[in-house]
Amino acid sequence: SDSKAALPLDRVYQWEEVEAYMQRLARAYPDKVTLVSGGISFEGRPINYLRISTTNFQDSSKPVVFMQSLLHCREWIGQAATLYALEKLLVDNTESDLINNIDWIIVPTANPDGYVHTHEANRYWRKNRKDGLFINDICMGVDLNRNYDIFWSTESSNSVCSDTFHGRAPFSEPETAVTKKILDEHTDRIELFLDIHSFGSYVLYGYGSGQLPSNGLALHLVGVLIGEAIDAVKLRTNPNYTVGNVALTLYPASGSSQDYAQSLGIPYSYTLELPAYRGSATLTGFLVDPEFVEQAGYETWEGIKAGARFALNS
Ligand code: ING
Ligand code: ZN
Repeated sequence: SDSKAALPLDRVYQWEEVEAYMQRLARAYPDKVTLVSGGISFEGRPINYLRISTTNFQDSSKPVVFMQSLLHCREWIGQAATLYALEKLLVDNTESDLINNIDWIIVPTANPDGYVHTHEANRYWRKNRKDGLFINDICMGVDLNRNYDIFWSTESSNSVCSDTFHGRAPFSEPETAVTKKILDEHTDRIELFLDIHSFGSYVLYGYGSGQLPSNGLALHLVGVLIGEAIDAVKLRTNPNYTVGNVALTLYPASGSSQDYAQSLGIPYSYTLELPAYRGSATLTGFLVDPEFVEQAGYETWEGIKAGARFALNS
């Protein structure tokens, strides 16, 4: 393993540290990794992501796996999944089929302003930091996972004070525009879309209206593959994953990234809700005990590999 790029997953990392890690990876693996600037957040932070390809990403016709984390900034454990995947694909290089036959797009911090805010001010902030009625900690911010242009505003809040405020228009937010651009540009190649959230131990698929996509059965079966792969290695103290349509399993929700990806025709679009690794009452499930960060990454990677291998062979 390449120790100059490695990032030990013995804790959660700050936004600047994750940015520096992505830069290190791009420098250490210039033939595989491209650091891409996807856009600028509301408060002016770059939203950077990594494109990974053993050939030339832009000329390649390999299937693509897309992953993002921290769209909801308080769901810190989700970033363990993306950082662990980067480590396995690049530093440890343990999965030659997945690096050689798949191209990857990995967005570790989809909501950087919110993420910084959860470190500095309000640990339980969910939305972005778009200004609102008042500049205070309540009536501002857009729920980015309600802001995508799919059934927009039908199962979300019109109140800026709500934690599920959908924003003033579909894709009104610079953070969701980043995902839109990536997905629109690479629709035909993306076979697997994963938006990593927490908490609750779910593999969820569309649509948030309760209507099933035309490939609903296949979506369910691949979801089961992903969930079972994680269950096989997960902490015994955590529940098994539940697989299902988001509206039928959890609650109706419009404008999600998963549904936008699905609506474009990306066949396998999921939201993974990682379990609470410490406590599970309202809010405390978002807290992260350092001793579980690597475990969370390891477990989730089993699910990602199962999904990616299915996508590769289908
Ligand atoms: N849960 C997701 C949320 O955005 C979800 C559930 C998944 C909604 C997929 C829509 C689509 O509310 C968390 N914890 O954020
Ligand atoms: Zn979430």
